[in-house]
Amino acid sequence: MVNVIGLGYIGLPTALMLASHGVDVVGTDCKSELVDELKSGRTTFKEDGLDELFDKAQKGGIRFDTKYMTTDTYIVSVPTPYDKNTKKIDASFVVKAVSDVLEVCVPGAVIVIESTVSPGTVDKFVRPAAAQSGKKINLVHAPERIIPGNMVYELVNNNRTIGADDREVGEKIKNLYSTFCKGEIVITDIKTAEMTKVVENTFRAVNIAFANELAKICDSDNMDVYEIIKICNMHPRVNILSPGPGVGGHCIPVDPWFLVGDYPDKAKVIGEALKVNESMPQFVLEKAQKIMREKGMEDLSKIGLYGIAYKENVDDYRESPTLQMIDFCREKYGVSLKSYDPYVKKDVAQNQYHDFDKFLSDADFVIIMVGHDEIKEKSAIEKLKTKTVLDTRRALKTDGVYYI
Ligand code: SAJ
Repeated sequence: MVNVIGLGYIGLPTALMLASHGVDVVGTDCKSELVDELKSGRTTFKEDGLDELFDKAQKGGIRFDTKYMTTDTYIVSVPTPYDKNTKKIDASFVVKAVSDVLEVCVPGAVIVIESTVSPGTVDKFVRPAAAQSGKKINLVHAPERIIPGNMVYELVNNNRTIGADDREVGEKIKNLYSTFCKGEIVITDIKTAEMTKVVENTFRAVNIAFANELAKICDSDNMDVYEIIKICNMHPRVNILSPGPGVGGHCIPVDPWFLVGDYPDKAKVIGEALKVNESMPQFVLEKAQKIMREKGMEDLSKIGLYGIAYKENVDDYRESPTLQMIDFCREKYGVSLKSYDPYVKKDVAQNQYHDFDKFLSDADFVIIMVGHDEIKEKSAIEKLKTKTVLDTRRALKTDGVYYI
């Protein structure tokens, strides 16, 4: 039996995938409301194909519990936040999960850590906790790679990395993931696996920062950054990403800081790139203020932010640029900007709307922060015609819209 610890954005799809491929799975989470919701047959977040996968997993006999099980295989996918001041990883959730597992697991059990950790975390924090218990266990690091919005497809089709101390243990876990994963599975050592994951997300963060910096340069000198990127990308070795209002999600704004925190004298390009991404919400607000001044509009409370999620067509709002902008505006001007998101049903911001029409009737200046499909529909475009619109995602291709 496999006990999956932490049933969030990664743990839940992984547990469901294993259970729907013939593996005996118990999913454990410390939040009893979450476990109750799953027990009652409902998924806890929206993701393409997740409900169908849930049905299959239930047929496969998946169980959910708040207790840790006694077994020989665990997959740990708990959060790994970072300390905002030191930029270093906070490994306490991982260490706590592994320590709790050690209390119940059989000797020789394999504990797979899927959570993203900075290079050396297993050696520095997890091994000492394991050694303290006196129980012999095998640690593995198998970092997740799936992207919200396409998780179910990517779980099956992405290549994977498995870091293990011992080849045999690596092979055993490779066989477990092979029950559903059609991608190539590489076995390496734990520190290499830790580093690859952080490097992958850093690569993306730095490339997004490059696009964002270009947007700033072009904006300062009246050039169309999208036209420039489109032409540059016709070169066979150039592939520039899209600028936007900043980066959100649990990974891209967070993981690269682990490298800056651990290697401050060396991670220079990375540190500067992250600062560019973090400056984008402020840049967008300043651009909006400039347009407002030109139009004789002054009242910041007339701004409405469309989209609270960190990217299009997901309900995940962790580290979202919209929330970053709301905080910035409140701190600097004492104004709580209006916001609306069709996917975010929970109240996460002060002046949040749950009705698109009501939101529009109260906002004269709309900033499109997220390019959800909803805003690209004809009816939405029609409704925006009477508003001043700053589109940070080039979601709309209509006349009169301002872009970054
Ligand atoms: N973004 C841009 N411009 C772009 C692409 C993205 O501004 O051209 C923004 C998005 O709007 C969002 C942020 O960047 O705010 C991050 O979005 P994303 O789609 O790049 O990535 P995530 O955070 O959803 O998922 C990433 C993925 N990592 C890589 O692509 C290297 C995913 O594969 C990882 O599993 C995930 O991080 C993770 O959990 O580590």
